[in-house]
Amino acid sequence: MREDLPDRRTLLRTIPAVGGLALLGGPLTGRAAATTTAAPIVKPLPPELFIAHGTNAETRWEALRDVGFRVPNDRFFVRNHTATPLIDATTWRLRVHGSGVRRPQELSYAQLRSMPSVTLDAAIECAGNGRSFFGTQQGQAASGTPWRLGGIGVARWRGVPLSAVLRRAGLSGDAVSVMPSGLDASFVSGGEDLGRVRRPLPIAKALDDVLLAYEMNGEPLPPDHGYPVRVVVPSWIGIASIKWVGDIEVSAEPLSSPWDTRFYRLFGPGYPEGGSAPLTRQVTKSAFELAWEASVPSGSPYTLHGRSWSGRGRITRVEVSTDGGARWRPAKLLDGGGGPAWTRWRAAWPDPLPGGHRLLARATDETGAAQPATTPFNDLGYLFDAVVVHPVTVV
Ligand SMILES: Nc1nc2c(c(=O)[nH]1)N[C@H]1C(S)=C(S)[C@@H](COP(=O)(O)O)O[C@H]1N2
Ligand SMILES: [Mo]
Repeated sequence: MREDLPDRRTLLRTIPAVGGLALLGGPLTGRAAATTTAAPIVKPLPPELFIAHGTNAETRWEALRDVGFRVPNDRFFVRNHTATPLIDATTWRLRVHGSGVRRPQELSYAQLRSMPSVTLDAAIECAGNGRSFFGTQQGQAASGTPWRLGGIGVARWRGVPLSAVLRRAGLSGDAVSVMPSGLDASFVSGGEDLGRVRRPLPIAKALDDVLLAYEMNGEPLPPDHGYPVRVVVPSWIGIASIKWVGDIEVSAEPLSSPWDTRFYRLFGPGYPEGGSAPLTRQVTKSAFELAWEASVPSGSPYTLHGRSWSGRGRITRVEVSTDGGARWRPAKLLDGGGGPAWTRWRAAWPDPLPGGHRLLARATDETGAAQPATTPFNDLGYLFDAVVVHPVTVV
């Protein structure tokens, strides 16, 4: 019986008592003790919804065909550097400290939830979304998780504006840098311990539209998506949206971490020695709500569905080609452009003839930037924005 099951929060409190789970580190001031499970991702990953990539899971685009504007929590992609920690919200604290605040805070979950909240529909998208196409479409593979286009999801986030928490901490006029850190295990790369997953935000972005979110699509954040609280940084690459946040350093000096010096910059031919500036906004992309190598029925007109998005603003136009790019037809936009989320669209395919076809979708955002035919290579395969050639077979 449903009522007999403990609710999620009770479960999280109970889990640390279960044998076989390792405690990560000892008690830490201002931090909740976190435990981790053997699997890097807690939620089920049925193969019809996800493509598994080690500690990460990519949403299948055909699994978005019959869902609405937002991606249900059970099919939202997961990107974990290590493993999902299980955190007890009753002992969790958010420490806000550093040279940029006059009143350091240690907020409980109840205190955060009692502050005025806002909701926002926003995408979270990995900077490496689309990376595999550097190899399969442009002949030069980049290193990293070979995402197709399923490293993105849109949810309705509820939480407290980061600006409100910073003001409560007595933000000083000379604060320049705000660095949230996660409570997941330290990230070890090539034998080197790089510490907790963390990345600084410039003060202007931190005070603009960033949320400390505790709800995703009307439910408490699921463990894999940052329970009890995560950062949501609209329009920026996913790494900015730190999950399981436990600590926010606010500094009058610029802060840095490996996630804005070694990773999440453009490196390689054509880029400076230390890489480009740290990446911020996402680029423009489009995807069909179809399986890769999907079968499409012949004999009658077919309606193609898809979504387009951009970190630079609303989508103003989408065009679709069913013949590899020779002819383009306008798609009908269904969500008024999408803002920091995405816009859904549909386009008619009047005459699908039996055989193999290459479908293309090309979006233009409000800055006037249209998706290019190719994306210049970078070693770590970030920000792929070229038009993706989607193979289907009409049967
Ligand atoms: N603490 C922590 N925060 C994190 C990560 C992580 O591994 N640890 N991964 C980041 C990356 S690279 C991305 S793309 C998003 C993914 O969010 P999701 O797993 O909820 O989809 O979380 C970001 N926040
Ligand atoms: Mo990411």
